[in-house]
Amino acid sequence: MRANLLAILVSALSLRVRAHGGIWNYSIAGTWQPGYFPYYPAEGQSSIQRHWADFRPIYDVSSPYLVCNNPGSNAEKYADIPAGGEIKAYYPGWPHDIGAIIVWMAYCGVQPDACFSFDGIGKHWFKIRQVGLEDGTIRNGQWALKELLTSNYTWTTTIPTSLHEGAYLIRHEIIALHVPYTPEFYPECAHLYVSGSGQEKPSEQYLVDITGVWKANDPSLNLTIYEEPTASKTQWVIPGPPVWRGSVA
Ligand SMILES: [Cu+2]
Repeated sequence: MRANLLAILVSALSLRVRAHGGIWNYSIAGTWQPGYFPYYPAEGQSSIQRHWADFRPIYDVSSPYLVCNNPGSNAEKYADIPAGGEIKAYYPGWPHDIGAIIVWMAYCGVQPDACFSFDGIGKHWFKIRQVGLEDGTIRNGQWALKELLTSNYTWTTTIPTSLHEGAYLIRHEIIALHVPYTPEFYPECAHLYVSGSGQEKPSEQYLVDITGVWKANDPSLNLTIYEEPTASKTQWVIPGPPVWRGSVA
């Protein structure tokens, strides 16, 4: 009896540890780019993705780890992408189906290696894509995360065509909402060099500091999807600034 109970506890615990995830790889303008794999030693890994310790979410909305995960230390490389190019992020085995996906960028500088000396702290970040509740109710509707699960764990984003050339961090953020009153943030960052003839940069109204953009008491974050009146609502407001798309479609 006791052994059985122990076995159940152990398997429940390991399920919980495994029931998270993140980006393992990218495809950038058609070129495969391995991510940093958190469960392998750092030595020998060379990635465009900033280092992260494990699959667990970030809970503290004021934590510096919210920017590029824990520890979010530097990547070894960067990937070239033209403005208007596509970046695909792969989340193999991603488990959760209630929540949003927001893709952000931050300008590091004009030199291709500028992101290597940029910690991502400060009012530098702008959204380039966001998807929350697309259709139906908060409890049962079509969320970005359901779309991720039915798209071979792939999330595709286009770099705005008119974006100014330079080095940028790209930050993919999942906000999972399946645990009552406990939003889970899953951020990962990668280094890009965007080329092209674009001349635009997002203006002030689009720029935020990641360690301050989310409020723990925001009704879009501090909620339970399982109870009324929230469960049957068909609107979920995506928090934060508007998405910057540039002037060229
Ligand atoms: Cu999880």
